[in-house]
Amino acid sequence: MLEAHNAISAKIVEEAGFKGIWAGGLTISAALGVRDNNEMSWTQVIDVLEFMSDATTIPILVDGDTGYGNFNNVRRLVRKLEQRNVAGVCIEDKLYPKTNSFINSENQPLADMDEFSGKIKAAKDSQSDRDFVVVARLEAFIAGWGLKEALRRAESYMEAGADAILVHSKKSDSSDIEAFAVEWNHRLPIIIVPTKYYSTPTDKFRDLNINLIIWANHMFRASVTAMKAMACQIHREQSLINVEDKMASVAEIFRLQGASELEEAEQRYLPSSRKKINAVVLAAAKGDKFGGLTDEIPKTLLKVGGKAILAKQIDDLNSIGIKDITVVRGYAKEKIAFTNVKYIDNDDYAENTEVYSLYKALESISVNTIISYGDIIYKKYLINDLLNDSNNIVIVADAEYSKDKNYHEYITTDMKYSKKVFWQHVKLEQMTSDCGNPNISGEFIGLFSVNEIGAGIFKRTLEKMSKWDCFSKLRMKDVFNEILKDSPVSVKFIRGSWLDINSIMDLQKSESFIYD
Ligand code: SPV
Ligand code: MG
Repeated sequence: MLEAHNAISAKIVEEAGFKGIWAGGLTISAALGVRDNNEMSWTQVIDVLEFMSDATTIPILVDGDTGYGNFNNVRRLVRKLEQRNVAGVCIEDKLYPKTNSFINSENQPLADMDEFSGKIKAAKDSQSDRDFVVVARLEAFIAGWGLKEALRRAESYMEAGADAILVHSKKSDSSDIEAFAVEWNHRLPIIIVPTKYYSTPTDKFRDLNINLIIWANHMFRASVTAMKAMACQIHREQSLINVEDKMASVAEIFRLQGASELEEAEQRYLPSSRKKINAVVLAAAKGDKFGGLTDEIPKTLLKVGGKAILAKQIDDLNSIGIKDITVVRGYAKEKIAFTNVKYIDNDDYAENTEVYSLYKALESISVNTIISYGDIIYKKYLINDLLNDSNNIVIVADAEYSKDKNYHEYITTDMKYSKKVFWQHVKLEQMTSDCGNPNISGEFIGLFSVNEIGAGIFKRTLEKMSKWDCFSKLRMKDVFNEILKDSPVSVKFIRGSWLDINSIMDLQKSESFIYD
């Protein structure tokens, strides 16, 4: 077993391949900046253990010092450890408050043997999981008693029900351990902590049939060395240039924290408005029915209610958490300069259409993309509705369409709008600019969404159509009609809740739209 003192060090121990983790009293207290003298309360130890246990799957053996009190405290400790899925506890036969075994060890009084045996019995009687392990730790060698006392006590602790004996030694060779192991003769498993006799080859312990070795403080000591070197170097150099490659990357920290699991869970559990979503706004057109208003700016920058149409779209998208926004610019592109937006330029805007703009933004169509014309204003809830719709491609259509002289994209559907249809899936049958079509059931407002599958369909269709001679003249209706040959397109009907800005009249109407 290797020592760990917090959740991340425990996880690293597990990933290295160890079969178990020693939650060390020395290192947990040191990590919290206090001494190994029961300065931490036992519930503070439990708090650390809870994080360690949550972060790992291998057994944790906790250093329970002297049990934080008498048999009664030990009973409660065992219950609390089991509740945190800690696999076992080691208690040492000294007095509370304890001192680390390597500080002034000769003067450390041992616990009364019978009293300590009662603690072991109380611990065993308190466990409800039969696999919970209680280790009795002998401090006889540490406190200057000899082999005889160690054996006498080990016998008593075994009778009290201990699952294993930890025999500790402060010598720089393994003679205490050897002597004990030979005399003990495997009556219970033996655990050792070779901090001081670290130079003894591990094979020697194998030969002695030692069951478990605890390397009790090495993760903590290694991190102290690394942190000191790092602190000195950054302080000295006042720069990060020479240290970046000497430490774990931030990405590695995220991995250790399990960041990817959270991302997957977010896909599963969060409402779709929190999924990875982006938006594409097609804003290349000049607009030519605005008198002189669009002589210098594109129509997407015309102000509605004191705010540019595009600014309102960006603000609305941002406000529902969509930060990844791509704007396709064309006419007077230099005037479109919002920050936190990606730009794609359609410099031939005068020779092509919104379809071409979208084609230029093909890379931006991905998992859950909202696509919007740049000259419409709509109520924000429509975006949420689109995001909560699980269909692959969903267009928004107004059932209260107008038939004026402007170009409109009307739709025919398998069902007409009615209040009942609201709850049903309506499928697009055709998109047309022919206002004389008797089957028209609504008007496409220039807002639609694709999910991952829909994005694939959309991209493949646009790629295919881009090879057609007439591609630069095609309109969005042509794209949807092409998609419909193979794949369904869903329709979300609305009544009002949007405006397209095609003329000064529209601009005037929009003022009341914004404020109602
Ligand atoms: C610990 O790691 O806290 C131990 C072992 O109890 S020792 O520090 O050697 O006492
Ligand atoms: Mg300890």
